[in-house]
Parts: sequence; structure tokens; C-alpha cells
Amino acid sequence: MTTDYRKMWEDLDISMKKHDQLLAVLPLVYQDVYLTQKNRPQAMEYYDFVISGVHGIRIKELLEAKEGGKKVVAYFCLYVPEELVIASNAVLVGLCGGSNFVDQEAEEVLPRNICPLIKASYGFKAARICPYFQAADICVGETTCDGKKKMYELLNELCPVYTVEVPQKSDTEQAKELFYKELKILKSKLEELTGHKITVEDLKKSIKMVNAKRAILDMLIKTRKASPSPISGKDSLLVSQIAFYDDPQRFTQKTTELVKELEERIKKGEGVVDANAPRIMVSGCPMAVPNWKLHHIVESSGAIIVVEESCVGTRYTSMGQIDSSANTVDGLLKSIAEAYLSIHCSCFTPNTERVEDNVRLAKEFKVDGVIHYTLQTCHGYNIEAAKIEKVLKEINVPMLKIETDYSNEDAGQLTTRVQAFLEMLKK
Ligand code: BJ8
Repeated sequence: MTTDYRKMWEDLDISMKKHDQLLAVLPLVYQDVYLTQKNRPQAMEYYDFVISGVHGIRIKELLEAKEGGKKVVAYFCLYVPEELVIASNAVLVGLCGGSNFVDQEAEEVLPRNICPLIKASYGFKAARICPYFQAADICVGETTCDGKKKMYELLNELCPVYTVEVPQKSDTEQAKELFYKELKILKSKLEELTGHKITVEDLKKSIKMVNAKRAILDMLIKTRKASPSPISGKDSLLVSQIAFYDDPQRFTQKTTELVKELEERIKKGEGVVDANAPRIMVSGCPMAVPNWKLHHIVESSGAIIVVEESCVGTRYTSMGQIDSSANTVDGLLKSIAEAYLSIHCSCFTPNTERVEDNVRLAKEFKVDGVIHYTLQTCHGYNIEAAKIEKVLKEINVPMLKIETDYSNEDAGQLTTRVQAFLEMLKK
């Protein structure tokens, strides 16, 4: 770490001891999971660079933006509209929450037996370890699951949190009205924070910017329909994870370069694995940095993950292009609200669309099997797995259901189960 970085961390009141402990571990994990892969696309160098030194250039940019008077808004969930935050002239940063490194600090306040993502989200702030979190002026939460919404109340004691209400149903007129009104309140909160009144032009511009990011991610996902896939599941996951905190315009540009390289590979029939490797879809809970556990196990066992029905996969891009034709702020807010309610999260009831998505994706990506991934105690995804297994069975696609956390204690057992599943697919 350069002296410069150390000074920045001190200014952010980072716990240096804990931070240095993390820095001693994370690059080794990354090396093992990522840099040992064969035949990676050259354009992945950019994502290696972004993630290197824990957060590479991005944190420096955030601090420079702060010095220039901008506010930093942190978030954890897809339901916080990027377009609105960008239009308010703030910098948006998706927080991690994919490691058990801060369990001890989290468990001083939170119950031990809760979702690891919730524990990590709180723990990184409690441990004062994450420069992004330390740089944030506000965190925007949501009422997607009970654990998160109660955690946000406690997190609010450590940093300002504003929680947006997400309805329980997604397809009713009341739900659309509720979410639109919630976004209107969020807009006022952001304007209060930044001192910038959001205009029609601001929103049109930010919608266009985020639409471009979603479009290129969608193209990246679609390259994996090719057989053999031109990119590993691990690399594609990394790109999706970085999408949550990188500068959106640079991210779009770099991902466009990556997609071009992948399209060239497809033309040449070049892949990262043999075309006979079992093609797997992962469906379920999101995977935040540095949660690469399942992907690493599956791909080290000779299979390839070709699609994620996940918030770090198709759930992010499935809302498509947001309509920016309205000429009033309210009209544009309504378009945003409606589009975001088409994210098929298990927090909704019913959530038939997610079940249908699994069937559609299994067919489109010609998968041999599906691994349903639940983070421990996430009841929504865990229960919904039953419906997904049933519909997949109807199209003869086997499903393996796993429930895990961020520790490596079950890695051996998971590997055995995954390998047995892959063997079964070959028969
Ligand atoms: S849109 S999936 S990012 S809520 S925290 S629900 S794992 S028990 S993260 Fe999510 Fe938004 Fe939905 Fe996506 Fe379960 Fe854990 Fe809750 Fe979680």
C-alpha cells in the first residue's frame, strides 16, 4: 500500500489493524480463485486492476469527488435506483458484504444465526474496515427482507441510513403507486443531501447512462450462450460484482471492450473450457465481493457456469431499458418505479416471474443442470426453491439445492455434493 493510501485510510477513520489483516488475506484468495484460471480474456485485466489493492482506483476517485463537494451514497440492493442517485449529483457505491471477515464485530450486536450477507453488511461498518462505507455520507436501505430492514435500524446508529419501502407485491396498481411515491421521497432526501434539485435533463441523462451499462451487461451474459462459453462463470461474476461500485461510464466502456473480445472468441469457436463440460446455471441469492465460493467449487470440478439467475446476473439486466421519453420528473420517476418492480426478487409474493425465468434461462443457455444457491437463513429464496425445482423437473433439468454461508468449513462437503451432481449429469 502506498503512503498516500494509508493517509486516506486514516482520514476515513479506518481500523488499520483490521484492514491490514484483510489485505494480508484477500489478495491470496483472489490469486487462488482468479489468477490461476487458464485462457482468461485479456480484457479481464481491467477488472483485476479495479479489485486490486482491495479497491484500486475507485476509492481514490470517491475521495476526490468528496473533496470537490460531492456526496457519496452507499447501497446494498438492486431496488435502490442508480438513476436517481446519479441524477442528484451524488456518487453511488454498492457495498460488499460477501465475507465472514467481520462476523465477530457483527455478532456483538446481531444474532449469530442470521443471513451472512446481513451480518457482513453491518459488520464492515462496525469494524470500520471498508473505505467505501467510511466514505459514505448516507446509506440507502430497503425493506426487502425482515433481517435487512431490522439491521438497517441498527446500522443507522453507526451512519445515517434512509430506508425505502419496497412493496410486498410487484404487479398491482397499488404497488406501483407505493413505489413511485417512495422514490419521490427518496428524490427529496437526495436533493436535501446534495443541495441539487433533480431536473428532467438530469434524469434523462442518468437513465441513458445506466441503460447503457445494463445493455452491455446483458450482451456479456448473452455471449455465454455460446458453446464453448468464451468466459468463465467466475470472471463474469466478477464483472457483475464490480458493476455495483465502478464508475458507470468507464465500466460500460471497459465491458464493451470485453464483449468485443468475447465475440471474437465465439467466431473462432474458442472457449475457456471444453465444449463437453457440463453447463450449469446458478439461481438464487446474490453473491457480493468477495464471495466466489460456489463458482470456484463448480468450475474447479470441471463444469462451467453459463448463467446466474441472480442480482449479480440476469435479475439486474432483466428490467431492460428504462423508458426516458416522459418530459416531467414525475413521469420519469414513474418509469423508473415500474421498471424496478420488474426485478424478480423472492421478497415479492407471488413471484411467479422468477420461477418462469428459471425455465426460460435453462432452455436459452442450454444448461445441463441448475444449482439453487441459498444463503443460510434466507427464507425467501430457500422456500421458493421448491417451486423452481418442480418446474425444472418438468423440462428434465436436474437441480441441486445448496444452503451455505461465507465460511470455508463446508467447502469439502460442498465439493463432494457438486461433484456427485456433475457425475449424475454426465449419465
Ligand atoms: S433484489 S435478492 S439484492 S433483496 S439479505 S433477501 S440473501 S436473507 S439480498 Fe437481495 Fe435486493 Fe432481492 Fe437482490 Fe435473503 Fe440475506 Fe435477505 Fe438477501
